[in-house]
Amino acid sequence: MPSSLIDASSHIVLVTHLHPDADSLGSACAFYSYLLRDQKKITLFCASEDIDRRLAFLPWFEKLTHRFPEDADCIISFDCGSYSRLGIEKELPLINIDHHAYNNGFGTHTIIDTGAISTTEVIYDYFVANGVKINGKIATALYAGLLDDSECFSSSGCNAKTFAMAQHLIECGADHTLCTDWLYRRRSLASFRMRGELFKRMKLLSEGKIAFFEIPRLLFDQTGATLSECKETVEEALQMHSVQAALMVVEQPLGGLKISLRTDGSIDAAAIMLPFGGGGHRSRSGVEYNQNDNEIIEKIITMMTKELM
Ligand SMILES: [Mn+2]
Repeated sequence: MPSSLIDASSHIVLVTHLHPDADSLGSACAFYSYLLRDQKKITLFCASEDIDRRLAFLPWFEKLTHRFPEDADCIISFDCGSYSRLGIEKELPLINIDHHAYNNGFGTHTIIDTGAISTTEVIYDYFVANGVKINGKIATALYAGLLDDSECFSSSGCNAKTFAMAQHLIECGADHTLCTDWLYRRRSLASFRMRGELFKRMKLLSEGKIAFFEIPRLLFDQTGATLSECKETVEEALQMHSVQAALMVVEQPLGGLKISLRTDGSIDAAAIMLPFGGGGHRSRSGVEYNQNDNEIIEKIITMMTKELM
């Protein structure tokens, strides 16, 4: 049982995935609060150093470190579908807590619920089942993941349980205004400049079902926008009535491509990326290549077109 591993460990490292989102980091922060009660040594760790500043409102954010502690004897990973998403290589017992449909079951213990809308829902269920008292800090961290992974309660995966969990977390002290303000009302001027450029360049393919964005490096220099700011615009393209999928291809700083796919759920984004070495969810997936390979982009578009017929 994961709980006996937790009990037996003396220094637990909570690991988010590379470039963490509100779900991965919110999950880790909620668990940090929970484990503090056991008076154990706990480290909140992320391998990537460029953390989205919009996550700085999460409780314990200031505790986040990028140095893996040497005396650690247990790892818990949050929202990671595969070991490579952790960005580390350690021979330690590992509890894998996740909700990705394509989680490959790495680690010595798993708590995976592919039906959960967020990893914070998996943790919420674990806390409720184990009678853990949810304080305000835990509630806000869990709510942030729920809010973001449900796309502000707008995704097709939202159900009665989503709203029941939201209600309970608010009752426990989750700060809804804090979460929405930090996650959705702090867009930079650069992101709006990038947005303008991207919509100018967007191509509609496959009878308008696919919105296609090719982003040259130059645009990042011109606008000052970040990659995650580009993704917001790509997601926005799904609001067009005809668009069912949005594909973004970004030229990488050292060469190579980063490909991201967003869908409205009518086709499976993760299944499309799987043959190309990528992964993710039904509504979002991605893959990275070290080389510029336009054939791959063509193949992905052909596959999407076929699926959308
Ligand atoms: Mn997630």
